Amino acid sequence: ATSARQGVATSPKEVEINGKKYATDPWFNVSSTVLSLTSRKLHLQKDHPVAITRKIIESVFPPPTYKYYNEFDPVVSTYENFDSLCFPPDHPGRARSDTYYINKDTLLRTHTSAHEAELFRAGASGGYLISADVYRRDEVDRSHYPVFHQMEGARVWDRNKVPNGDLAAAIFQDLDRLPKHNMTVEDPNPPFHPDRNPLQVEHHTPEEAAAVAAHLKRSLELMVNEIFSRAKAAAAFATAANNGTSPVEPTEPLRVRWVEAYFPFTSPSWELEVFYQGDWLEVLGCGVSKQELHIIAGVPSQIGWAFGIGLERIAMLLFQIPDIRLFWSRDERFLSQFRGVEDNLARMRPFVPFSKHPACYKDVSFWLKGTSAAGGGGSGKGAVDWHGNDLMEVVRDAAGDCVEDVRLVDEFVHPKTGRRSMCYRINYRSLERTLTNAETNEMHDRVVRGLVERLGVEIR
Ligand code: FA5
Ligand code: MG
Repeated sequence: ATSARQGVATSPKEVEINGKKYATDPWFNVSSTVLSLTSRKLHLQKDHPVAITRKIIESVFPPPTYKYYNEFDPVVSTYENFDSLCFPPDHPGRARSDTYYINKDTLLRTHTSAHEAELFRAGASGGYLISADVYRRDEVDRSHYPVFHQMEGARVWDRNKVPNGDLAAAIFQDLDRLPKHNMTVEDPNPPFHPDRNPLQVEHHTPEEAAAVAAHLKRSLELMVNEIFSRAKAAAAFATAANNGTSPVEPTEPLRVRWVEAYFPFTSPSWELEVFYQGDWLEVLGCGVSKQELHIIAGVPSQIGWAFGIGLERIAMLLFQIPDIRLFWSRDERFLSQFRGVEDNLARMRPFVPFSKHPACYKDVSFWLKGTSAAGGGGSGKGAVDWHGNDLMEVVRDAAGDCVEDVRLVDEFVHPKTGRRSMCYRINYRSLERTLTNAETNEMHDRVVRGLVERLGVEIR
């Protein structure tokens, strides 16, 4: 019953992921669709836009200072993904409605930060970049997919290994060696926030924290400048091609801004936003690493920064890719457009969408199993434990990438029975072909059956 409520069709005793077998338990909630994507590794596929994006970012963090790790397995322990990063026991990210568990102690990583502790423990000096597939149970729309790719970056300094023991001076010296840029940077934040983002007083002086923050911010500004300059240049090619003129390199400097953020494993923390095509876009999260991580890793004399960035989000901007499902396409009309770009970034051009195929909306309305707490069922015992993400999973399993988005359009509680009704609108549209009516009806029937069988709803 538990697995049915979690939106999993069959609960196997064990699953095999990238050649390794794992025993499941009642926490298991990974759909077969998601399991089948664990072997794709788009970030390592030559000339894939995710891989090209990774390469561009790597170019801003060169070896030997930075080492690259691109082959970490997506299966990690709950400890690595959450506890090792100081996530409190009741953090919402741990919920089975948000995270894919193989069993109580094993999951598909939700972020590349899951590998921070082990790299610190391995005595990483200098810095590193990790690129990997990450997994989150989420809604269905053009910018959300249950699997996406992140890149994690970190830089550490060892206070026992800097000249004269002057850590802040050593970090500022490294900052001076970084290139400059001409971006407009807004940074209205005070250096620390007493509650959310305090100075780690027991471990860092204000000068040390300021030095780490300055090095972090300049490094990431340089990265964003590299990416967005390339995006603008590619867009200029497209405009010129349309007008039959030769491309003019954009001269207007980029605008970015730092926004205070919160992560359990950094303090202070920020997000970096970029002004692009009329909007502020969040591109990454980052901060001064919590000293607990270095202490637990057995390297208490280290201090440093870390960031995490979503590769699809960046690739969508770089190549003007309109729908996140396209990244998983094996269609030559998609893949061929990026061929040869990884080894010659000057060949970067915006993606030219193939013809847009018609959409077909279908609604599904149903009563939830049980009643709302108000409507009898005895002291709220029959209360409905409904997670929209369970429905999203059923839809993905039934219709795969033929669903563009799913939205809740209506919801109410029956005043007498206390039963809760929901109506979702599913937009069927393939990126690759026109769906026939029969095909769409068949998929929708599968969705409806899945909702009844796996989530126990009653169709209205
Ligand atoms: C994290 O995952 C943190 N691990 C980032 C971090 C690392 C902070 C190191 C501090 C130090 P967040 O959930 O905000 O944070 O995701 C980071 C980035 O991943 C976002 O800025 C965004 O670029 C991308 N991202 C997040 N969710 C999605 C999604 N559903 N689809 C595509 N990209 C996403
Ligand atoms: Mg975020």
